[in-house]
Amino acid sequence: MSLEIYWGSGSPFAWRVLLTAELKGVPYVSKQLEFSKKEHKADSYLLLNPRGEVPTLKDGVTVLTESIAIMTYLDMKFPSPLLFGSTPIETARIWSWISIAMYHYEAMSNRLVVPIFEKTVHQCADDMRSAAVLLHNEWSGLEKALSTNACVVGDSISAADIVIFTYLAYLLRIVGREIVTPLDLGFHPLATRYPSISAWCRRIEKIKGYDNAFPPHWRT
Ligand SMILES: N[C@@H](CCC(=O)N[C@@H](CS)C(=O)NCC(=O)O)C(=O)O
Repeated sequence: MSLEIYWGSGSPFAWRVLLTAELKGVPYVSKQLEFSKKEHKADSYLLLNPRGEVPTLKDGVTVLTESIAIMTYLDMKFPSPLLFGSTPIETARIWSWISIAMYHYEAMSNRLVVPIFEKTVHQCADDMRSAAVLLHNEWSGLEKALSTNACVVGDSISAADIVIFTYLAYLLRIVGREIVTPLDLGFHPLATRYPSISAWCRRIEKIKGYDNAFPPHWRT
């Protein structure tokens, strides 16, 4: 029986699971949920994911939530290519970067994204500028790592690349909105401040399955 992946267009969390499945060539049934129709809050979906979030993976009677847990499951079940490392130090370094993304990048990014979604940019401008400074500091560390490595950890794509890339691309898209331009947060154009991150993004865009996993509504 094929795996089922429940996802929503534009969710970086769902995107990282789709990209993992595509990169590994895992056969799966795509179950796209429409956020605008609140399909992620339907009773039938809440039975699978009580938080009403995407992604969710269903494998027979097994149901998994949380994007990184799902990526880990896929990596153990379909080990080629291995995304969570093959040696203790490699796995630890991958987790170190994933942890930085989860605890630092996401926290700061939320301070930028939430006011944009909630249309409170003017009221939150000072906090958004402070969050941007902190995030730039974090991204400087990423820029440094990518100036010597092709990928976040070494030269092979890992879960760290997928987790960081999908969130970074999502953030860049949201802070690229016109309403944010007057704040001059310094994320665009990416290549000016972050040439190595920008080159890495171009490399990720060439990985197997990238186009299939790309959020469809971002194409329009
Ligand atoms: N920690 C979760 C986060 C999932 C998440 O926040 N998904 C968002 C989409 S980006 C969602 O479904 N939000 C719907 C809601 O909270 O109502 C994961 O990694 O899977």
